[in-house]
Amino acid sequence: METIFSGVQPSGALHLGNYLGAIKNWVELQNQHRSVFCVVDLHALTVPQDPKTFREKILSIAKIYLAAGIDPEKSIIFIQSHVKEHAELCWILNTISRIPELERMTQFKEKAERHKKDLNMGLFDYPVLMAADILLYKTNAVPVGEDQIQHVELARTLAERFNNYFGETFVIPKAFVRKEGARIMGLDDPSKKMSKSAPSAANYITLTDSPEIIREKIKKAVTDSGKEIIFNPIEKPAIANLLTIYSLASGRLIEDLQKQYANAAGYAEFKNDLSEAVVEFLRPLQEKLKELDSNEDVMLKILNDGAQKARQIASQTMKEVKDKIGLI
Ligand code: AQP
Repeated sequence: METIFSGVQPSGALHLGNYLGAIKNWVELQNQHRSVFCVVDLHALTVPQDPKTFREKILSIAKIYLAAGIDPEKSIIFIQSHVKEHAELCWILNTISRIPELERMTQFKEKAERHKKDLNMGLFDYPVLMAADILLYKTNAVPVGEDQIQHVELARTLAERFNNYFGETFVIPKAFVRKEGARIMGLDDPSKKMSKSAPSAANYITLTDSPEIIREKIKKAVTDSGKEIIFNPIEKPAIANLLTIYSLASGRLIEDLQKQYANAAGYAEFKNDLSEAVVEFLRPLQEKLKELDSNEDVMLKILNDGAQKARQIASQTMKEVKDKIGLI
């Protein structure tokens, strides 16, 4: 059975992009794979976090995994910082990573621009820690959104390099990216991806937004010039993005939606229907989240058990790595 590994960083409230690009696919994949899903809290520390709210943010991601349908009987669910081998392997991989290959990372360049004043080493090293996350579990495939492909490529490069230097150790992982939903764009700016840390909340729909907020955000979502509701990501990127969200939320084909709104006088009806589709799509997940709110102990136990299982695999890999490089 092949292994999949993926994670989300608790850097803010999860949005539709995180769900459609990543988590929704994990739920399906867990049935045919040995699955390891992590809340990557150490990654989130690469941008400033308030210690008073960080714990809640970390737990909220784990809750979303469970509410979305990740099954702890089938998948290992845990918090990254509970398995020290992630940081340990990151250090070893740092010693075979090259500065120019990290300087090329798009996410680093974008975030470095946003965090000019507090640019820290962690932000630069983020992809190496992510490589450690992936390689520790001898992962075959990493289900992610499009923005993470470059980081998975680096994990491949480091795995190959390590194997070349020290002998066959790591499985060479590949990114698993579904075409639909791999890059949901910001509602306020369809030229940039929807992002938790976007400066404005108008950029995203979070998985916990109320129906009123969802309606309001979609009403305000930017549109393109003209009135046609057609899927053309180059000429009509905003409408193409809204059509993608509509299609994934409703389970209907984009062609059907285009036909339905072919004679629409403007965007109002389309936006209303889209809002209702998103509200209904998120309803079951939001209901499950409420149930989990009153069950924190159960969730902590799941995370504890998950960390134990993860540690067994990770410590075995670290032992192998240490032997290979000659550490005592
Ligand atoms: N807009 C998106 N469309 C599709 N997939 C997306 N993902 C992120 N944004 C989109 C996927 O969600 C998973 C978890 O992402 P992450 O939390 O590890 O960090 P990220 O990729 O940096 O996501 P954000 O939302 O932009 O967070 P911030 O703003 O904190 O950096 C990944 O599989 C990602 O591909």
